[in-house]
Amino acid sequence: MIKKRIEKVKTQFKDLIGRVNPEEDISNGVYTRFVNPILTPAHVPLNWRYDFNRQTNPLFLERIGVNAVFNAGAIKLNGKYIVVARVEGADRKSYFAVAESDTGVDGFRFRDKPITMPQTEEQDTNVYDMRLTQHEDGWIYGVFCTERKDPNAPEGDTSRAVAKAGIARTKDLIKWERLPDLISHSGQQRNVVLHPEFVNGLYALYTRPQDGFIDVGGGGGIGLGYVKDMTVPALDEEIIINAKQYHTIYELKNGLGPAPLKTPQGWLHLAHGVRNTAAGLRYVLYLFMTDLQDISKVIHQPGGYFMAPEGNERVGDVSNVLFSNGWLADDDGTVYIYYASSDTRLHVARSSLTQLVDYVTSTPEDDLFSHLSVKKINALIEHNREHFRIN
Ligand code: M1P
Repeated sequence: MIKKRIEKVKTQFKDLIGRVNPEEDISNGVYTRFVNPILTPAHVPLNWRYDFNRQTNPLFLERIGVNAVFNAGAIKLNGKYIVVARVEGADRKSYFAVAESDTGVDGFRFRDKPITMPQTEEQDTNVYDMRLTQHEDGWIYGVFCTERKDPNAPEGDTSRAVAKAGIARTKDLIKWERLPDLISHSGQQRNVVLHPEFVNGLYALYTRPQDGFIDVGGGGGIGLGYVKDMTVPALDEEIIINAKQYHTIYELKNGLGPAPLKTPQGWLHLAHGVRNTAAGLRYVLYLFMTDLQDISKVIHQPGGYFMAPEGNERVGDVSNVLFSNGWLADDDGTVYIYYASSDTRLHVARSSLTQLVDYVTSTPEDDLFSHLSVKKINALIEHNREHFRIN
């Protein structure tokens, strides 16, 4: 009986990770979604969850549960499509684990063990949302959120936390060197991302200053600051380059996703925007482009979202959320966007640099008023007069 169950669990696991992931039929032309999530708790190796020793686990019960696999950094290394996923245990603790695939859209398998992240003097209570940057200095940096209990929380408040940017670097995604946490003078930090190139000999970091742990508060927006040395990562100042704005998809807060992709037209950025609704926060993804020479200057920003939760993506631990901290561009210009839905599972969408640049440079901006949205639609209808017929 137990033996049969063990075999069944193994077969189900093998079928799942060997499953081909067909693309979805319908696309808006900007990107294509795929039918299945690429990583879920069920993809986590069985030997991370079960004790296979019949003496110590005679009933073959799962010993260490996994709650979610989501928000992953991404990189292409030695021909493999690699994600560093946020794996959240049943105990609410997140950790990082590397999974790789030959296709970028299916067959993702976790490596033998999760990442053992070295600790600073102040141990991390929780770590998540790693952004990977292959920097021109030769290192691969992982910048992530490290969360610790707020030492100033009033007695009895067991939920108040402080978020900072943790930094680690590696050459192979196996051995990690932990660097000090980012020092900034603008409150808490999440969604910190390292720019892949030096700017005037300095490391450039995109930030997201916030007053509280959830609320960005009075400030807000995607910031930019510089440090001389990543082993002494202190920002003198941060300037906001992409602010939150009234009655937009990023009216409550926003944050950068992965490191930007370089194109001849400018740096392509993927970010998330958050607004409040009667049903809670809604997270969607949007794109913008910054100038190649002056990376603080936004030169294009389409109005509205690029991707929003659809169908099953809408439901999960934190429903109505799309979040992405990983994408990569292949040599042929194909772009794989690794995005998570509702803080629960990880998906992929496929696009290309050509499509994304066209989307970013030719989609109308948000004019911020309904009557101006109507004006834009009427202009498109007029423009189409000679070209559009449905028989
Ligand atoms: O729950 C949605 C997201 O909330 C946070 O993102 P932000 O700081 O931009 O609000 C993060 O905890 C992220 O991991 C999570 O997906």
